[in-house]
Amino acid sequence: MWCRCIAAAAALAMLPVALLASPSALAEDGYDVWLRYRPLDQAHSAAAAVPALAAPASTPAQGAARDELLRGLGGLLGTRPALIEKVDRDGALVLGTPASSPLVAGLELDLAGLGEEGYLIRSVRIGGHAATVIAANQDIGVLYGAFHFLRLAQTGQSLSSLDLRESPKVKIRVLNHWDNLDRHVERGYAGESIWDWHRLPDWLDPRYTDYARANASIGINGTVLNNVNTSAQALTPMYLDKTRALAGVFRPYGIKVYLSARFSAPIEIGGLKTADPLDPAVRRWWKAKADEIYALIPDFGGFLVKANSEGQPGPQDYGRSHADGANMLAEAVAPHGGIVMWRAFVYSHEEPDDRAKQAYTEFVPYDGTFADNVLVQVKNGAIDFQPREPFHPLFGAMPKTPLMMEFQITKEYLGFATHLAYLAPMYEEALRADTHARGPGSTVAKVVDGTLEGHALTGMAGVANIGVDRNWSGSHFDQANWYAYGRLAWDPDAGSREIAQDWVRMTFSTDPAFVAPVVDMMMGSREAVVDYMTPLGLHHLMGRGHHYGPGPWVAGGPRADWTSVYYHRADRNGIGFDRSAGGSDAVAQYAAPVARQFGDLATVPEEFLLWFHHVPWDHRMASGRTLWDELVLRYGRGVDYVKSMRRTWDGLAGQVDAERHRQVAVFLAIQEKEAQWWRDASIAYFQTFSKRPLPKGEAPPPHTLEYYESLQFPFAPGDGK
Ligand code: GCV
Repeated sequence: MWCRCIAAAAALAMLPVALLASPSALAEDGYDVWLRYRPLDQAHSAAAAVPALAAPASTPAQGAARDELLRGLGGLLGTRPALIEKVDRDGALVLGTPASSPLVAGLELDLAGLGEEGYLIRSVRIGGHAATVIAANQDIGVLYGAFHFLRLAQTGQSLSSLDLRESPKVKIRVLNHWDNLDRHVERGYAGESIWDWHRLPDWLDPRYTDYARANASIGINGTVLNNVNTSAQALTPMYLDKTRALAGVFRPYGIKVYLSARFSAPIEIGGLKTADPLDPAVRRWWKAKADEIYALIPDFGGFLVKANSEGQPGPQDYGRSHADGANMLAEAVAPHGGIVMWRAFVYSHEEPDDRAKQAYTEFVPYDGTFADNVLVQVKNGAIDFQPREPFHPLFGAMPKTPLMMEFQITKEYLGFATHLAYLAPMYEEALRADTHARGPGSTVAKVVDGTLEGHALTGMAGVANIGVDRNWSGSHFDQANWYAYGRLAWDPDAGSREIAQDWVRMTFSTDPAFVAPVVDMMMGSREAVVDYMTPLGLHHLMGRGHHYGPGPWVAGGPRADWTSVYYHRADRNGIGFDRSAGGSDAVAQYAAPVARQFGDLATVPEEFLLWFHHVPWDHRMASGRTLWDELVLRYGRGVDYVKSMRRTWDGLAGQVDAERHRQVAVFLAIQEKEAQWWRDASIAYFQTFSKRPLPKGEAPPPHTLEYYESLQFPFAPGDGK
């Protein structure tokens, strides 16, 4: 062992110094996410040359923008720009607000309408010299503009004749970490939580700053640090001091901290006998708690609450409503400018009704009764982040209440971190869905960005896929989902393909021969997961508890709506959940034109067929095939897509660093194996009901159904606990 170390050290000493120092010679492990700033090729770096930078740095936020540009341009161009105070040459980059930069003030730019977070980037002349200005009303806008400028450079776009104006369409753009205080991440597949609570508040891991940089680069402006299934301990003085320390790191990057609040905290850490939201002592307790938090963290964002859902305490425990609970907390944070994000992910233990209907049933009657600083946070679909769900019927149904979107970035139901599934097309599908609430064109995006009903308080939440893995997200391609979520939160009308193009160029390579096939591969990847897991509107068919792998046979246990048989309802006649007027009538929760379309077997889109209807096995599909044949073919189509992704990726070896190429290749191999498993197990199971042969040419599952049912995964990651 000793000899081998000596030999290795000697070999290392002989390497040319330049090779050791050059970042491009080092293996890439994904830590730098899309902010890699690797040297541009000669043509692009000549076009992007920025010889000088005039940037104030008298506040931490200004310093963050200046440092990022120095770091970014230094990496991309090979030399850091000179810091100047006067523009004395062509090509300078000038940034600031009219208050922070006399140069910006002198330009008398039209910054009206950009708001607090918007910015403009424009090619201008200053003192006879060509320059580019990044200007905003506030420092945070300048930082966002700096990241946008770097993105243009990273993606090889022209930096001349610029005239860009940007401001976010959504106000609250938060990550929701489902991180417990013991660092277990519920539904996390990237290692344990990045919050090192034990060493906080003293040890501020540099990773916290890089986390803030990555988020600010995509416009995320808030983070909920702890799981919605939270312990009340998060609100004790010891943990609040740790939260204060994190808030200090994030502040220069425009990121506010929020906490999930356990509704029964007044009992558990406050010594009260009740958490009844109408009890004066309880209200006083929450007000005092809010005052305590704001004394430590003056820009604290507010609370996120999961109440009366999956066993969590809530106002209904005292015969009170969701509005009573939310408004009590809202009153406590209102004097400090805080907000409450109250989740609509509820379904009752006792409630015998279709689970898909329950959130609507519970919330719609309270429309108009929530305080002004409350947002109701609604998942994209009515069940639970399935590979495909129709849009949640609450969107469009609570016009007097701001509804914020909750997307899941972590892939609880889409193959954890090993399956390559680019989720932006799924987010886009939900955002572009037409609720018809105020006639055609009433998209979910318009509900979320407030334009449909004129709400100023708007928001979007993404359940984070971040952990201590070097690459943050558990796989290189899962970084794209974090990235795309941020871009869509900033602009819900942005296109998933364009976002993928930017991400690929920044993360891997700007070579069109690489970008085009990888973007194509990403764009179809989520549909492939739908195909090999839950085609044609099937849903909630995964393994019990951990949600790993197929489990269409899951039955029994504590509650019907935690089983698969509840959702697919397969029998000898057919398959699917009848939510039409003749069934649970969930369709009636949508506006009339949508209800008509979904409720009629003749008009329901095939991708939602089995979500809304129980359909005979021999039902004729648009393809002319029977439902059974179509189902089997869809499963196979999903597997084939994964095979094609493997071929594409293998063909790109040499175009990216070997380290990242290899991990993606191995993960794709895992994905193919598991896609095949989903296909085989599902077909073996459903064939016991359909009793029909497989279509010609389709291989029978290699194992018996009993074999698939016998597989156990007691240590699968991410389980709730
Ligand atoms: C945080 C699903 C997940 C749970 C999660 C819950 C929620 O049920 O499986 O882990 O709990 O959604 O969104 O609250």
